[in-house]
Amino acid sequence: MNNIVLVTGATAGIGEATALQFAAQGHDLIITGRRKERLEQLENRLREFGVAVLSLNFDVRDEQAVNQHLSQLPEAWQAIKILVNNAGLAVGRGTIDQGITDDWNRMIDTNVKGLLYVSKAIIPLLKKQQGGHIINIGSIAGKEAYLGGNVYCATKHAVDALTKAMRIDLLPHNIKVTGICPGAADTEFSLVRYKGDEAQAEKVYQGFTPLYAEDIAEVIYFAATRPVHVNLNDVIIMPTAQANTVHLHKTDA
Ligand code: NDP
Ligand code: 8X3
Repeated sequence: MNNIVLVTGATAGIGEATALQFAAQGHDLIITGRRKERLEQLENRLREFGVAVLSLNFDVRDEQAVNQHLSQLPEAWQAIKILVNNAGLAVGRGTIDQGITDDWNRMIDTNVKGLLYVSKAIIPLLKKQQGGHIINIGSIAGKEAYLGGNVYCATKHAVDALTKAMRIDLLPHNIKVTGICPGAADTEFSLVRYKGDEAQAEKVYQGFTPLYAEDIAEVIYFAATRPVHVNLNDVIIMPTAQANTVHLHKTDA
């Protein structure tokens, strides 16, 4: 059966690959992000699979905008079955004493509060259908802290806690909740973290084969397509060359 799948942060990386993965299997997509042009480009690519697409251009940090867009969904788009809470970012990698409060706010507001605003708007639609699936994109940073990761790690630990809490709260409503926690994946993540410094971003993925967005999208799709009575609670997915946030086997090191 074809479902309606909502993917936040679909203009790049894991979100974009996830939208493409679901569209390739015939599912209809609601895609969101701040970059309108990217949304339009992706919408065209998704339509090539013959699926219906709705693009919503808003910032997940803006509670009013989230509610405006998600509470006014056209009737035909309200039967969302799967929500992929993917929009997120790291900004900076300094030690806590050198922290920049604006960077902290961006991460907390996006990764934690944004995920909450979107979930709050969509859960009533899932409840109405007596079932659904929320897939939260956490991180290995939500399992361990690492040098200079401080606030980003804290936000992803919060996502981990919210995944567990949602699973408990939504149990009576037949809503599955899954946490997908990747290690190093070569997306725009590091470019954003290092504020546009391409050389520094590229260095992150040198000397080993990282995950690619498609690797994670495949796992998200697998989690979303288990039988009704099966839920994957928590998936940690790493490059083979990575053991944890600290131990990366780099051949150029
Ligand atoms: P990208 O930078 O490639 O993509 C991030 C996406 O999030 C973009 O589509 C961006 O869209 C969206 N986004 C960011 N901020 C906002 C906002 N305020 N409002 C709406 N959308 C927003 O990174 P990834 O694909 O790697 O990241 C996706 C998720 O995966 C994040 O939650 C990240 O923390 C997590 N992750 C990434 C890992 C990695 O190594 N790459 C590993 C583990 C987890 P736009 O800018 O258009 O708004
Ligand atoms: C992204 C992976 O290890 O850079 O969440 O924090 S890591």
